[in-house]
Amino acid sequence: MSDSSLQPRLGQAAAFIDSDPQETAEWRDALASLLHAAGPQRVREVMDMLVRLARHPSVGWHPAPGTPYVNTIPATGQPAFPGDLALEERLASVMRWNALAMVVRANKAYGELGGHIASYASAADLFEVGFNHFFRGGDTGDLVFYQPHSAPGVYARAFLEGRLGEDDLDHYRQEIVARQRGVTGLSSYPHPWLMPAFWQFPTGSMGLGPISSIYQARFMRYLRHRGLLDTSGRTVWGVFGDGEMDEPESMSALTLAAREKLDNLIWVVNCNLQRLDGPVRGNGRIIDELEALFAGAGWRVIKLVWGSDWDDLFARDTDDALARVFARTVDGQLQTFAAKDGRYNREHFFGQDPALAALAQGLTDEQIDRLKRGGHDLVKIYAAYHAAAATRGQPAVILAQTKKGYGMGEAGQGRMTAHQQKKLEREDLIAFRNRFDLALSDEQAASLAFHKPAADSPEMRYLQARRAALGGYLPARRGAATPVPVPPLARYGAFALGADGKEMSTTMAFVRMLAGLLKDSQLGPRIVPIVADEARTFGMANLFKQVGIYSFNGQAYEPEDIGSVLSYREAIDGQILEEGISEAGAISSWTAAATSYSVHGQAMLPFYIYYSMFGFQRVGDLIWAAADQRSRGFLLGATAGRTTLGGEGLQHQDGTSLLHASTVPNCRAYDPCNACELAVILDHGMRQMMERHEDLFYYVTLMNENYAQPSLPAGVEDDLIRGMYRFAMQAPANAKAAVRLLGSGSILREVKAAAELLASDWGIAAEVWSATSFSELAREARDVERFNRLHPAEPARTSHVRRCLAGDAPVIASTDYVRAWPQLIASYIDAPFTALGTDGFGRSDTRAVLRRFFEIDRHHVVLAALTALRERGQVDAKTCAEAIARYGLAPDVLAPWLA
Ligand SMILES: Cc1ncc(C[n+]2csc(CCOP(=O)(O)OP(=O)(O)O)c2C)c(N)n1
Repeated sequence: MSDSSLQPRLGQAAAFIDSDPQETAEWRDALASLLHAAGPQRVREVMDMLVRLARHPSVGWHPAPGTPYVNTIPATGQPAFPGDLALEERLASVMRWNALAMVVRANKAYGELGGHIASYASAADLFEVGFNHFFRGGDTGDLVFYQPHSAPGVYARAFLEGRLGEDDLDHYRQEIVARQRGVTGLSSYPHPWLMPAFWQFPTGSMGLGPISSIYQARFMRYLRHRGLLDTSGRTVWGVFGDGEMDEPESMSALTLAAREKLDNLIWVVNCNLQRLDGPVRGNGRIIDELEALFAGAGWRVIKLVWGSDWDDLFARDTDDALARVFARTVDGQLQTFAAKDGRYNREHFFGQDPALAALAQGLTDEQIDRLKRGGHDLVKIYAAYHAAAATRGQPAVILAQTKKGYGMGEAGQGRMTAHQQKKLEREDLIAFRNRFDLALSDEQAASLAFHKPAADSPEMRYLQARRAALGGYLPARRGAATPVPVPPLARYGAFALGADGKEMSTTMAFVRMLAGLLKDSQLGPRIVPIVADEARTFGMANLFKQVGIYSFNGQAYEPEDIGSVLSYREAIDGQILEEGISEAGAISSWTAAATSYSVHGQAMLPFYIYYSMFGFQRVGDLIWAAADQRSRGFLLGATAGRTTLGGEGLQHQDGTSLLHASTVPNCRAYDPCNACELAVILDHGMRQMMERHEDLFYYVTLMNENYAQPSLPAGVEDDLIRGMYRFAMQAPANAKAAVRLLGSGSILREVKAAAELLASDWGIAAEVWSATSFSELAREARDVERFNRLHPAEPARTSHVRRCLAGDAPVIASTDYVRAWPQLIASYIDAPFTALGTDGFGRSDTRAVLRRFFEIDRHHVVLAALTALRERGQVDAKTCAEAIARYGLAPDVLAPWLA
């Protein structure tokens, strides 16, 4: 039988119960002769027909998902390997060595630096076939996501390519001293923030690379379908770990990729069967499991299980012995086989079955030891990649079986502890040198000398020629894109700037401004509105009709509301990305758009508007990765504020996002109360990102509370952007004392009301400040404080917050967020500071009741102000008690953060 006819037999032996063997044999023979006479295409046709019949409910046939534990591409279907196999193998060996040497050298010098050898050792060939034959470089090249702890291998290649020097390699994981010494420090994992000309996509947090790669592929389609950029030549490649597939993010968008037919997406899952602690599926088989998952989701699955030297074994295995043995061999056992030598494998693998033992008879122990798994065979890898790249109409995944720590011998191959191995002894190094036949002396190997063949050696000429043919080096990140002019604010935000008491919420104001911006001929097309099934919540339904919802295949149905002006309109050139209930998906889309200026040289401006509680708290790690890759765009935390979102309760009311946002170095976070403030912030942010190319993004809260909106006071723009401006003043005649009240978001209105009460009820003057951003105030104050500390001889500088709050009149801040948010400024001012906030779990009630409960309302602000004055002897205890009584405050209820 030929190879292709042989494959269907494999893997079926184990669980097969046959009630009529003779009849079964007739069917099997019929199929075999059809295959022989008419070829595989005819077999597929007949099988399709039989499957249709067998799926009838009366038959109840439910085939187990999955195919035998063999390569999807049969030996007979392999394309010829187009490269120079010997040269590529030599190059791969050099990469392996330099990657290993880099990690071991760093850890010899400083044992605390860490690093990984075993992952790249398993992935080296998978990477190399990509680099030599598939990954296209250049501005319109491919997007490649690299397994993070394989970064040493990527550096090792850049070293051979001449993009990194020995000095750079010697500063692996030493980024700070490297800079001081004028060399490139190599970051532990792919980090565009740290190596902005090198890495494009951060993958260090498992699972984020996989989901991001899907949304990058999808965003390329979006750009093309909207007629903005021809991305049709670009493919997204992702090399990920089999352990990494356990992350929910890795799996969560598989169906999206298949549904949208993303044939510009190829994943390579490095199935070395191990993760950090041990086997990925010790008692099962991860490749089988992933095959069923991906195939079920609609991906083309290409299994790359065995290397070329198995071909002959399969061809000679007329008795299906391999199938029988694979069917009962689990990954934990396969790992043990990987760790053991040829002799052990002869006895324990081939020795399990007499027919199998016979197959191994012609092989020496050494040959058995060297039997390759598919992911270590360049020819087989090429065949799998070739098939993946030729796949049309669906994404493809290659499940490549490898050995963790491949070639590390006793020191690591297949060992439980392989992942952490970063120190190798002299004998291990020499054994590795021998194993990969490297042109290094014993001393060079033992001293971990880097190895770079001469520039005119066949290896190096080959390597350079391959990259030149594929369009240039990878990875490479570019930072520039043509600026996009931002229209004057008055053109789309005049209604907000001059609101003059008109009632609206800041969410409504935002949507109106967004609709205006979308009409701008230059910026409008670059805007990417993103929602996760909450557009109606935020009053954005009007945009459905105006700009349409992106759909890769248009709208194949008549929408129920077709006659309505707000009709649900899906279109291939639709502008809104409606991600359904997937915040992880929506933020990944946002990141794809927010990095388009760099990835595609086409600046886009995403506005992702979402329920604020499901942002930083839910997908904070994806936001952190977006920050790492220098995203530019707006995140809008809508229905923000623990008490402003009245009835939604504990899981929805957000009191912490602003605090989270303040911890992201390049995130600018604002909590505007008024539509006019929001307008100024949007204008400022857009100019920074779209016109001036600043690598930062904005988090802005939006509220759903309607109130009378003031017009923008004259000349406050700069202070508003700095984080606070003087909003109002209540100064009764003969004021007894004075306080400063700070408010942000909708609570500014409570603060303003408190100032009026302080004046009218207690004869106290109060200055009211709109604190648009405590984190911006703190950021600048931190800079100033540091400057003053490090420059004692220079005139001391004064921060904006200190200048605004000079003097010692008490300061009281009240917000809809936890106290830690306003407290960000506490140490930068001299005056006594009291923070009120919404610490504790949210709960449902009316806004007024909630604000009273959390003790952030006007009456609690008044009491806090009186108390601060009492501590200075300007107000007595009796007055405070009077205030408690007058406002009906409850001194003995449980604190909100305990309730
Ligand atoms: C979110 C997250 N959790 C945990 C880790 C720590 N970590 C780094 S690599 C690794 C194991 C990876 O195993 P696998 O994906 O199978 O890759 P391999 O190294 O075996 O090729 C773990 C747990 C991480 N980087 N990110």
